Amino acid sequence: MRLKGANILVESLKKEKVGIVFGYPGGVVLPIFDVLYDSDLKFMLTRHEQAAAHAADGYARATGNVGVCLATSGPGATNLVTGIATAYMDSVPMVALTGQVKTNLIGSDAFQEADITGITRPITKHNYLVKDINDLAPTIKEAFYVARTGRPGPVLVDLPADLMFAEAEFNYPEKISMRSYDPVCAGFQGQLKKAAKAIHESCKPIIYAGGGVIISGAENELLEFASKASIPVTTTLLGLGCFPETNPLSLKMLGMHGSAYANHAITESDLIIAVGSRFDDRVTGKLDEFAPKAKIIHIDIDPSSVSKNVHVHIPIVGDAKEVLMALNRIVKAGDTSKWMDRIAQLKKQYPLRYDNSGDDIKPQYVVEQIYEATKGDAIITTEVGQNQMWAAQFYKYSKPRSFLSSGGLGTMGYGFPAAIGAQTAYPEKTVFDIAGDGSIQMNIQELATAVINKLPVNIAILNNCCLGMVRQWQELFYNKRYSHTCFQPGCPDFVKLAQAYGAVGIRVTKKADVADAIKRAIETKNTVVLDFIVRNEENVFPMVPSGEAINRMIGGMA
Ligand SMILES: Cc1ncc(C[n+]2csc(CCOP(=O)(O)OP(=O)(O)O)c2C)c(N)n1
Repeated sequence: MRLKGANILVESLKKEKVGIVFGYPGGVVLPIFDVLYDSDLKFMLTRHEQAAAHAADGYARATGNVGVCLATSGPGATNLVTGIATAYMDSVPMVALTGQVKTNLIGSDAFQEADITGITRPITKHNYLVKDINDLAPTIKEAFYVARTGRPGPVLVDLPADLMFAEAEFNYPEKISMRSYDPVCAGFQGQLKKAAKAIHESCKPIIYAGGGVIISGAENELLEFASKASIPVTTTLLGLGCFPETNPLSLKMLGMHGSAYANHAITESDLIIAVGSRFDDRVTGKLDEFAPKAKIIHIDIDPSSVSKNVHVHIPIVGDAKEVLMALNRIVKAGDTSKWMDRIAQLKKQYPLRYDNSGDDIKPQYVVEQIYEATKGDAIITTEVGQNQMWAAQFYKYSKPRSFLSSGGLGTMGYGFPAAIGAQTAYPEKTVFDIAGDGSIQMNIQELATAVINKLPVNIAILNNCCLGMVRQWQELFYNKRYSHTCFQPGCPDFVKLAQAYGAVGIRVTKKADVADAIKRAIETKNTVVLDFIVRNEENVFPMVPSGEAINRMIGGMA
């Protein structure tokens, strides 16, 4: 069947079973939009391309499928950049489609021309500029394959305008073969045996689980492994949900704002079993004092991340699920009762807590109340800053894909569009974006997208009228010199703003009203903005100062 480029693109997306494309139109992509006009492929128009990329990302993280976004050339494409970089840092499968000027104009500084493949080379897993119409369908096939296999990531396909009019025979390839790209899934037997031996010899083992567990769908295997060998589990921010935080073996999150007991436990451990986690600096703190007594087993699908930041004693390159399945077959039931006693002691000595004595609303309390109201069954997205850390600390995650947050890049403005993506995938689920008043203003225009598409997303703004996390650093390390971090005056009336977009706005100023407001928001089948006026000098504790060893924390009421 001979088809025009724009039709080939849309048919290819259907072959990939794409559920929805998030995007924004423009001149060079008009032929695609014209095809979409009659197509049953779902398209969601956002108000900013950055939000389209984050929505695709949220959709991908919530479902495990590839998220797709589409933008025009030049400024449309460059507006995707933050969203692409966010997905890249967090290994999110995404295909970003961009329009490009006609092939004969490329390189001529034509109107709305940007070298988007050049710009995104360091922040994509791979990218393509399609120059021949016959390459279009195979390129889309390859793009999806690369995005979703191995360590997932964003792939960009740049589509010159003339190709969208050109015709070719449409044969969607069944299979692809790519030289020099063949992700390894099963770990080497020899390494697995070494790992099992190290586990049997260890007295103080700890599992340090990351987003890779969720990506590979290995949560059951992880639970089996930890339970069988009686090993406590701490997770990264992106790993939240990969191991039930209600399980006695859970140590919750570690790192800069992790639980103090997790940070002490990993420092005392003699064996770290890292699964799908990459020893990010927010986790390790001062590298040469990180877990000084521990041997390290590192299970990761990406060979280039093994021994990148720390020296690994037993590397196992492979898919987390397959490797854990193999380990479960050879690891013997362990007795770590002494070690668990020590951990129980640490948990008692350093619980995660905050002072909730006053009448004012504590942000941590809001997060706890969201947990109570949703019983851990919601999809939580976050912005970046204190809101993100409180959302990580005070909600108990027990299911994978229930916590979506920009961990690697730390992108303010991520949470709300990501919530739109997640809610689109699961219209019946309760979705909360836990936000700061600064971050929400970075993509607040998406209230229009949420309202028009009847998405009952709840935004819980922990409104401290400042850029809280930065203010916290200024308080602790810059002698309270609050340079450009306070939004007073200048904080908008979020309730009126919500109403202006047709959403529901609820302001909450009293602790006694928090639970009711959350309940009302959940019951409302419209987009709801909850403006919680919280104590503005509240800090996130514990905190490992930047560059310090992770067992040397400040705050935390130990
Ligand atoms: C796009 C972007 N710009 C700047 C920063 C740096 N930054 C990190 S946290 C933060 C403050 C966030 O303030 P707010 O959204 O109000 O959240 P809070 O910390 O008060 O919960 C800033 C400015 C960032 N992470 N992302």
